[in-house]
Amino acid sequence: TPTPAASTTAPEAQPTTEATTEATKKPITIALVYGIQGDAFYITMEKGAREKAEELGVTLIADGPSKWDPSVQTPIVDAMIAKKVDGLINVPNDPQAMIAPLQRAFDAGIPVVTTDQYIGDGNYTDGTVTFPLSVIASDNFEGGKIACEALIKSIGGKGKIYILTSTANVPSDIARRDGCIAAIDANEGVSLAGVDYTESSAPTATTQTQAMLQKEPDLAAIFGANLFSAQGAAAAVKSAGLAGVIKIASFDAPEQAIVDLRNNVIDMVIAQQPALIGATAVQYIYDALTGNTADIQKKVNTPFVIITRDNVDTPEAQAAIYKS
Ligand code: T6T
Repeated sequence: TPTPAASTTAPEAQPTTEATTEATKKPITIALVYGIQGDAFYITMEKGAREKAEELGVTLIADGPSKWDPSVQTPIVDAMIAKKVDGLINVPNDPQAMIAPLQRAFDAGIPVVTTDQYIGDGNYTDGTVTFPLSVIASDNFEGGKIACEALIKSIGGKGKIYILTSTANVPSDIARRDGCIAAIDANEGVSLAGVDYTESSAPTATTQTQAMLQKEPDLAAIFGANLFSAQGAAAAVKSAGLAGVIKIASFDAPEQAIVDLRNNVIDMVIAQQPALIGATAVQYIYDALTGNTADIQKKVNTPFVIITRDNVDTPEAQAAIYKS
């Protein structure tokens, strides 16, 4: 940013100085490198980021890997550094492997915010990695706990619960798993039927759920801890003719989850607020670039909207459904 005209500047010199300042002011470009292509959660995050960028008069460029893999995501981050973007928002595909690429961005003078996921141990104040400005994400442990407490209530406090989550190196989904297990542990009448890792593939989740239905014919409930895990579980329960018999909680709120909710296949949808996450990240980068750091918090937890058949038609629930 060019230095503003000094207060001693002669009045007649001002118009020229201001004109020069305007002409040389470099437009701000912020990059969003999201988690994976084709996921309504990230599509909605990008939309929120784009709307905020327009409001602030900055440019947003977005890209992300075709599969959840740090070796695919790293060159995308490096390409943003090579483009000399002014700020970088990243959903790191791995908490360890993405430290080095994000450090390269930081070392190039690019402020970094992580959304949905974190790097290191996620404590940017005094943890293992402190250079990112902030991590903006849901409180995933709490979300998993809320989901499974509701499931336990819906099965009358008795029965077996099965958890499907994405991968073991995705901190958000592991926290949801652990929040659910904490709810199960706190309730004597329920037990954990098992945990499977779906690699965020709905067909994989369907196959795994079918196997679980064979193994545990009296299964009471399923927690799908991310969009594709829940979608695959719902498809398996539907095709087994068990809709309404086995209770399902879906973490994430794509249109399909709402259709399944209305059709009694899914009983509860835990909507994150990806648009708010994206918008907050853009605001933080902008604040950092314009010297307004006072409002930047190292960690932001965005709230959930819990959608059930009782409130699905309220404006709040409708606004929380992801875009695709
Ligand atoms: O649940 C979201 C996201 O929060 C998670 O980290 C990965 O999966 C999703 O993108 C949904 O597919």
